[in-house]
Amino acid sequence: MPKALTGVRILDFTHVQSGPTCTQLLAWFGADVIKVERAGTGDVTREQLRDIPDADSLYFTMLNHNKRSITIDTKKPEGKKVLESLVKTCDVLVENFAPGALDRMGFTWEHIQELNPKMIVASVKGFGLGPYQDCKVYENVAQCAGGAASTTGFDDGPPVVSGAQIGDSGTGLHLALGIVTALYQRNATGRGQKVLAAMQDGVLNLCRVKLRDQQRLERTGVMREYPQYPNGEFGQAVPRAGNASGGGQPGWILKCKGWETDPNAYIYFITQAPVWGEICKVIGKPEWIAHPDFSTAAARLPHLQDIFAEIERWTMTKSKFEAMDILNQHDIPCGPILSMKEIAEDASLRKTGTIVEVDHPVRGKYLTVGNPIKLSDSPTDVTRSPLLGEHTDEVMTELGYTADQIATLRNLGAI
Ligand code: CAO
Repeated sequence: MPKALTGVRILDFTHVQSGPTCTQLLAWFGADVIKVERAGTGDVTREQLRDIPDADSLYFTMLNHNKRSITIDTKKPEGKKVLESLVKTCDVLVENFAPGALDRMGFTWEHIQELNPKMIVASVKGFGLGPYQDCKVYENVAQCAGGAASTTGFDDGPPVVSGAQIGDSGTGLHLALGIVTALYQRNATGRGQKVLAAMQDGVLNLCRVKLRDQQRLERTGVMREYPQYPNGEFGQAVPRAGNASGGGQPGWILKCKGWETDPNAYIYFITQAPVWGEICKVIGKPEWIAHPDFSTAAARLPHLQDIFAEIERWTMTKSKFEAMDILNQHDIPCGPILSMKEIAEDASLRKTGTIVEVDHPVRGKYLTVGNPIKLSDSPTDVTRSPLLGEHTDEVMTELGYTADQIATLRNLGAI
């Protein structure tokens, strides 16, 4: 059965994490993704954080499934010619080099347009146009510049970066949406276009609620759902809110049975207003249902710390999974703090294809995160990442090169 993007050819000129995560998604939706790598070395992540000598790292394998790999030295004139052939036959060029690198290689927007006016050129950069447009950027730089770090952590500690790769994988996701949107518009116009996803912008997009709060703070000087209220102080900018919920229903992380020895024996508990009565009954505080200090959401705000302390007295008597079972019987929103070990072993995530076991000829079996987006008419089959240059001959042949020409280019070091 054809997939959603069957027939779309992607010239994948990406490396590290942000670009590869985008092209991996497109491959999972059925696009033919041809990863162009530097002859000899390939994507730098192939050898970063290696756990098995001489095997492609998990960093690489987990970001490059379902792709083909061709090695080209795009700085050699003969290599440039091969890249030009690819530009002529692909629909999208995706890249996340440092600003200006593609131009320096000779592949300006104008040149690409001459070769293929239908080509969509999609780029991840650290910053959009402005004072930092020429800067190289990695994940945590983007988290800091996009407002995530200043709003994450506790009030009495430094800014904190998140384990979620919102700068890299988050921006790759934004770029993928830009690419399919541009492909859709091309159906009407017949023309390609440039697609830019800047990492700072992508992070800020995910921190939208914090810009909301900045304006609330400036208007009212206080935000009652933040842990700084009522006893702490608010400054000029949105403070770090600890584990407070980012929305209108207050929440916090609470200890569960075993927290003394298990660093993840915690549950996220939301005191959602419509189930306040149920919460009071479950934790053994039925008198709070009608008490004037607790009966309404507004009345509860100055007492949130006391409320969570009381709920925690109850959660500490249950394991996080027992608490989850009981609370869900009462429709109380909550979530266990799952460790990566628990996630890796989760049978339901395996069943849905969100965690997948993949076999690799050099490293053997490993786990990966499958496609988190499920299409009913375009199911994802996760296949292993390519070895370096594994498909060079195959792709060159498709481009019309003969075996002799391929051998000559290989002798020249162009492929
Ligand atoms: N053949 C020959 N040369 C090649 C090549 C090939 N197949 N592929 C890449 N190169 C060259 C590039 O042309 C570039 O050369 P110049 O510097 O001479 O122009 C060079 O390799 C290095 O590219 P780079 O500057 O992008 O790589 P870097 O390791 O120095 O920087 C990074 C890495 C990620 C900081 C930078 O690429 C960047 O800022 N990218 C945009 C933002 C981004 O995506 N960041 C997220 C990375 S994931 O954490």
